[in-house]
Amino acid sequence: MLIFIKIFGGGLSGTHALELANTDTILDLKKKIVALHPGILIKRLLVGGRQLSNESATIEESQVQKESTIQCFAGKDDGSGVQAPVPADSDELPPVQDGPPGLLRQNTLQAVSYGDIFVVRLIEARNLVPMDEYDDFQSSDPYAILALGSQQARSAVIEKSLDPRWDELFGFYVSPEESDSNLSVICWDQDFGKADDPEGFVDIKVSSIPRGETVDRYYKLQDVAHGEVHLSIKRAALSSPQLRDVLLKVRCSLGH
Ligand SMILES: [Ca+2]
Repeated sequence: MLIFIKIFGGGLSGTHALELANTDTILDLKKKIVALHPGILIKRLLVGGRQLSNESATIEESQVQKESTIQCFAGKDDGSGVQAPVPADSDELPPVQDGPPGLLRQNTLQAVSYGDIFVVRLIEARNLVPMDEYDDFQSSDPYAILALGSQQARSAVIEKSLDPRWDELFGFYVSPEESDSNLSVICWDQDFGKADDPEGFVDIKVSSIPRGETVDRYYKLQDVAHGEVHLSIKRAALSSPQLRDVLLKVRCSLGH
């Protein structure tokens, strides 16, 4: 399952996405964090205000939910001549900058990136334009299509509502080359026997969502008289080429 690690202290900061198995232990988790940041000293791990102190407990026993954020409070080792291990996939890493060892460690987070994962919660829309006439009222049957590059996903249809609540979750992978692309959310009114009517759209630059942060807000729908869509978009840097490969496979299987 996917979880997020938010690192504080030790000259390190940022959020990583990590893939864990339910049977992984807290010690396994710590090893994965150390693999991301050689030389990191993990002081404590917290999830939802609880400390994860039992290293032999599994992720499941520790009640870590998928897509939850684990806070990692870190220090650094003293750097006294200890050489950080070279990752096996070092041929994929960008060149390491020259500088004192302390600086090298601080730059690791920015230097090693395999793209980003965007977790988009389509929460609701409000004040949509009515597209259908019923006997005594007007309404719509809204649904949304989310698109990012070649990745597309579609929400459920909420019948006869101008303030639909979906509360659906979608995941997108964005490679470093796609960092200028847009996430498009296009709302439609479902119809039978004729073409669906557009309810407006919004294009969101992926670069407008800072790494390691969640942006939760209403976006005004374009090309329509009125209406807004409420999204919560979480962006995390991928620090593992294996996780990137898993996401690329998922993306291919979803490709249109
Ligand atoms: Ca309709």
